[in-house]
Amino acid sequence: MAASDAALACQHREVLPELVDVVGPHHVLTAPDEVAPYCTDFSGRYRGATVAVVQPGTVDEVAGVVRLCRREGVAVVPQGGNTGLVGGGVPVDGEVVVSLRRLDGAEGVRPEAGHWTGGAGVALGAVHEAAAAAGWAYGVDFASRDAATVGGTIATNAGGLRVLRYGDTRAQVIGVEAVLGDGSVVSHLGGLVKDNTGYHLPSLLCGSEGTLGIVTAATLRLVPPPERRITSLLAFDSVDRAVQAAYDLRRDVRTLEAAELFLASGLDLVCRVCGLPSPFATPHAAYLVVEAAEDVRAVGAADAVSVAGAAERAGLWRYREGHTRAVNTLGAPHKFDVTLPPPALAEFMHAVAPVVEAAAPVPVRTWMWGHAADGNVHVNVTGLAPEEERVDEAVLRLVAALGGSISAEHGIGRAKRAWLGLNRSDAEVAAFRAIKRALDPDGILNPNVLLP
Ligand code: 2HG
Ligand code: ZN
Repeated sequence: MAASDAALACQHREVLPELVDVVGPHHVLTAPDEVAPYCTDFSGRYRGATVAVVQPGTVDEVAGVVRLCRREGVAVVPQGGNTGLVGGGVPVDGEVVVSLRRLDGAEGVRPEAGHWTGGAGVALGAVHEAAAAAGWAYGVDFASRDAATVGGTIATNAGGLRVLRYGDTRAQVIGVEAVLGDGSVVSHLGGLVKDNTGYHLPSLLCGSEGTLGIVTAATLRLVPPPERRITSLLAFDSVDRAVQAAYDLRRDVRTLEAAELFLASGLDLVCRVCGLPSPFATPHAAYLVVEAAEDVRAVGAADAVSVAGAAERAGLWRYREGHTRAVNTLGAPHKFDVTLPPPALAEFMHAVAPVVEAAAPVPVRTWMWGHAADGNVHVNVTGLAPEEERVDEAVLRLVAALGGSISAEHGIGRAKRAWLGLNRSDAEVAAFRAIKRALDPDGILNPNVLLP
């Protein structure tokens, strides 16, 4: 979905001198080649234009930018690592981009408390490294860890590979600092686990997609690292068996950290695009990458391999983590990130490709992988024009009909906002709007996402 024309990029030019006053001349990008990487999302489906990318270096500068934009009636889109998958972080309607990547300082780990505190611009991978160096671990992890930022994971309530054990980002955030839509700063980074003093702003800001406040720093809960990690790749002769195994492992393996699903077609594509060898001599219908402190081979798999060394484990994870990049080589995919209740996950996986084909006006391919033990599957459809929405409508209606959620972990963004009503009642959406008005009275924070 491209922004209509250069007119979008010319909007709001009058605020440029004052933006420069707030953040300095080197941190207001306006040249087309400089702003271009901030204007297209990771999948390539959402493309926009902006008069400026502003790069504040302190929370006070973020507040100054918000106050200025509020006064001038200029909408802003906060952006972290730009790894979002629902078009929520790019200026599709000509908004000013507020990039938080310069907020990358960190107080770091308080080892006795088991917390990490740092800026919104710190990469998720750096949190993992800091936690490990201090004898702790951070519970949220996913493939784009080196580009995704702490602020972005909070804004989207990111999930990933280890939700079954540690929960999503919301379960890790103990404190946040953020700039609200009126330019005020809320900060509560003390890191007390028990702190029952009113509304829990971290919960509210988690998953708010930049619509209520711009997260500038956070305190994150760390977890004890597992004793050891054994990674297994299990092969199954049917999707149903793989899905059932993921649910069974969740109950039976006390130390289970991950049970990640992919299918034969996806594995084949990943091997071709990433130049990897096939993991087994013969192909199978479905696979699980399983990680635990114990060896979990014995779950009725047709074939299995287990490894414990860091390099070998990374080798097995490549088959799973290569999926997003491999599918992107086929053109901008339409992405669905859905959860189904346990009895319906396999049923959905069988039903979705025929539904996609019936709705698609052109030949398409449907790809699936995901976090099976959470009931969360990612469906990617390639071959469609970015603006085509009939397939989106059909898939999301199927999900709702089976009692599922139209967004498990990526958020609503632009991609799903027209369908929020499939999961949320009018009363819930009215409550969302009331909260939005209270924290962002003039509606300047990411106004074109989440709410229909
Ligand atoms: C994953 O689990 C990510 O691989 C990305 O959430 C999913 O690219 C996707 O659709
Ligand atoms: Zn995922």
